[in-house]
This record gives sequence, C-alpha cells and structure tokens, in this order.
Amino acid sequence: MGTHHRTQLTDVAVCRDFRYLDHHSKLPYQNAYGEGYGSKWILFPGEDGSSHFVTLDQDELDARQFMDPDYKVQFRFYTRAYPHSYVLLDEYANPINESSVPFIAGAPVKVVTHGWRSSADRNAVMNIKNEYLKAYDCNVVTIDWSQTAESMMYPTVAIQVKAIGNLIGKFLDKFSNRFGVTGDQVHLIGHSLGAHIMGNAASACQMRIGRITGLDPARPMFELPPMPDHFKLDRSDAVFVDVIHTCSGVLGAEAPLGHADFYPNSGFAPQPGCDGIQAMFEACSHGRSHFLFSESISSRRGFPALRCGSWADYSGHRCQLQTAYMGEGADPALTGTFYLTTNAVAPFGRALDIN
Ligand SMILES: [Ca+2]
Repeated sequence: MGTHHRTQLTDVAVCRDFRYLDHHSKLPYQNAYGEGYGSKWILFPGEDGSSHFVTLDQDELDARQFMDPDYKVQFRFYTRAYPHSYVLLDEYANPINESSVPFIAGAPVKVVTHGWRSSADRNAVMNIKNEYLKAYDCNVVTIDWSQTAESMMYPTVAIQVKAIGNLIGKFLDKFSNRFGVTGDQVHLIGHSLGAHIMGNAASACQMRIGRITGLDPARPMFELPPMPDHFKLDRSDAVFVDVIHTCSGVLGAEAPLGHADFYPNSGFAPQPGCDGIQAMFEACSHGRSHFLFSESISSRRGFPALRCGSWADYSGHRCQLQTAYMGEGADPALTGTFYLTTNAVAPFGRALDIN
C-alpha cells in the first residue's frame, strides 16, 4: 500500500466529508470472480453490452480522478405531437433547431437521463420518453451527456456527476423561468450514474424539485467508497425521492437513498430472467430498473409492493399490509422500504392495470 502515490480528490469537500457505511454488503449469490469482487473491483456494464473493469481501490481511484472542464450536455424537448423529433434547447432553454418550443402549459415536465457508456438514444431514456408520450400530454426533456459518459474511465466519469448536475440545475431554472414551470410540476428520472446527476441537478436548482426517481443508482464511487449526500442522490434533493434497486450491492446502491426505496425480487442480482455469466446477469439486472419503470408509466398499478424491513420478512409474510405502487404511480407520501416480485419477462408487473 505504501508504494502508491496518493493524490487529492479535486472536490476537496468530498474528501473532508467521507463517511463509512457501518455494514458491508454480502453478495447473495456465488461470486464467480473471487473475494475482491464488489469490494476492490467490479465489472461495470455499458449499455452496449460491453463489460469494463473498474477499480474500487481508494489509492488508485484518487490517482485517476481529474475533472473534464469541457463537458457537453444536450437538452432535447419532446411532446406527443412530435414524438420522434425533438427541439434542441441550449443551456438557457432557447430553441436551437426550431423557431419555437411547443411547450404545454401546466402539463407535467418529465426529465430523463442515462448512465455511463450510454446516451439519450438508448433504451433507458428512449423507452421512458416514448411511454410518457403515449400515456398523456406532458413535456419531456431528455438529457444527453454521452460526450462525458462515453469515456472508458468510470472514475473520471463518476467524479463529474456534480459538475454535470450543476449545469442541468441551471438549465432547469432557465427552463422554468421561460415556460412558467413550478418545481412541483418537475419529475427528474435517471438511471445509474444518471440518478446521481439528477440528485445533484435538483439540489443545484433555485426551485424545489417535486420528484426524483433513481433507477438503480450507481454504487461504485457513491456507496463504495461512500460519498457525502451533496455528491449523490439522497432524500434531501427533492420533495419526493423514490428509488428502484435491481442490482443492489454491486452495480447499484444497496442502502435506501430516497423517501421510498423499492426492492423488486429482493433488489439483488440476478433479477428473474437475467442469466448467463456473472457480468451478464449483473448488467441485465442493473438495466432491469429502467424497464420496470417504463412499464409502470402505462401500468401505474402494475407493481404493487409491501412495506417491509427486509426481503426475508417479505418472503416470510411478516410485512405491514401497506400496499404501495412502484414506479410512476408511487404515492409521494410514501416512506420506507418496499418489496415485491415481478415476472421474468415483459410485462414484468404482476397486477395488470385495469384503468
Ligand atoms: Ca444529494
């Protein structure tokens, strides 16, 4: 250990505010990669199906972190009148490729973004956008930060979620001023690293954001090693923060981060229907969160869950009989941890919406 040259994290506040989890996750399945997997290193998937080695060794992380001052973010505005073409907005919410923005006054504003090695053109964002536009009149903004996300260096991407979140927060304030949007109309949705970006975007806003949904928020460099709340998604970031955990303790956070945290099928990998070698079923499980959420948009009561302290209690029928719905239909008054089962293939929800 002494041979490592330690350098400082760029964000000094992050260093100073380090805290440690009081429990370490135990992988619930046979770990094919040996003891250090999940604690010292990890295989993290890109959405293109590729796997990438990511070190969790603190000495190496410190040495590899630097900020990219040249991050670029693209804001794409959609309504159901033009579901397949978008108005590109600049950071001041001015239209770039059109003369005006067909904003629907008073309608909800759904803002969606992606994770590492992904973009706004991929499933995690496109499916959710398409489902919203199918379901009802709303304003959808998808955010593409792929220019940063495409870097193979996970730690250098992860460390930039604060800067990218700040930029998005400033955009949201301009957007709200321009179109008369109030915070309670705004719902931010992000997968993996995108969940932490949305937490940071909301906390950087002047307005108080109504809701953030975190879809399997990234664990490496947020939960392990642990980062302070001001760097990641947490319940202080919005009026209501709900989280769907599908690859707990490996690619996604295990501990609750929001007001309401949902753990489908225990929250651990493998999720039902995810198989193959470990890297494959972990990638599949991590991605399952955004498929569950996109399905819930048209099936708001498709994912009934029970409030419970643990998966063991849920499995042993020792839960409070408080039903909650996971996903789009989640009640903003919910607090606690919730468990449910899903199907292995779509439709994943086990209670089909009759509305
Ligand atoms: Ca936060």
